[in-house]
Amino acid sequence: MSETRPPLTLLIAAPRGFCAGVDRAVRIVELAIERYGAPVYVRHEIVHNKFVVEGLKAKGAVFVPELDEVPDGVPVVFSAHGVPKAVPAKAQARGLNYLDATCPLVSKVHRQAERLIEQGYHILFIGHEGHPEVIGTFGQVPEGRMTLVETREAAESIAPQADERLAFLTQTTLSVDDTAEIVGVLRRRFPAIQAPRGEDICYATSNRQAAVKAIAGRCDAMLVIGASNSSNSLRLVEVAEREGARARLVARGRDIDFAWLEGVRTLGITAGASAPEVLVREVVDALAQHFEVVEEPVDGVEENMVFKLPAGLRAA
Ligand code: 2E6
Ligand code: F3S
Repeated sequence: MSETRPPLTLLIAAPRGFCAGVDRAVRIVELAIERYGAPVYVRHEIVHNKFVVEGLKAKGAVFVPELDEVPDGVPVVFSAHGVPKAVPAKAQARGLNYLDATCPLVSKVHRQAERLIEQGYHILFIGHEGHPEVIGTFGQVPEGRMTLVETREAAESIAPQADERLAFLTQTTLSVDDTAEIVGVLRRRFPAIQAPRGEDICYATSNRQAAVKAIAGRCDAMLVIGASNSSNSLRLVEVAEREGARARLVARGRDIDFAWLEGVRTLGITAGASAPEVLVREVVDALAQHFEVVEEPVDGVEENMVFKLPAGLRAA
């Protein structure tokens, strides 16, 4: 079979895969199991990746969609995407031992939202409806004080009350380019609008999008390793497509559609912030079964962000 394998050049984006917030969240679950013993309950997928979730289940984690399904007396971890204020409040009222794995960059947006409300602003929140991070951030403020803006069209048509002071915040995993357009519309329509202190789109999201842009022009196609409910991974597919490469999301090696790769000579590969490097190697190995693969080195910015663990787990 080796003589008949067609050549395939691989450009593997850098940086890619796990970010500091995901690394921390997974570690919190592992350390909680070490510290308290199994089972440790986790509300929602700790990060949006089945492989990661299954790995933690095998170590003793139990994943549930809501706090109501956590029995009394067992520890519970809140996912990296953040939770509405009502969730820790309910856990506290029940006397549950809870650990918050919310990414510190999501928590930063939560605190900004709270502060803006205290200062009397109405917040326009740029994000995707139904995403757990959006639900969590809306749950930081009283009902009616924040309005979701999903698209440029929505930004054009939104009609706030005339006397309202406006501010905007964003989800951490949005398309950098789409968000800049939406913000452009908001600034044009509402020149006095208060912007976030820093960029709400996180470093990992913007670095991974830039890394895709850097290679997409040289690729016939691009595989993005990630889950279909992973916002940051879906954005990477969009970025690649906009740069002119056909792009697909794959959960892991066995999901590659080889018919779709017919005629491809240069393939880009990247991984969303919740996809571990082992899945990148799995995809490369699966490709090597069908192609004579040559990996070309790709340079990218170095990431050295590390987030502290919650105080209770640090000694562990
Ligand atoms: C928390 C916040 C942001 O769907 P999304 O991209 O938000 O989530 P994951 O779990 O795929 O990525 C990590 C993450 C966690 N991003
Ligand atoms: Fe946090 Fe960004 Fe990762 S918000 S969990 S660093 S994708």
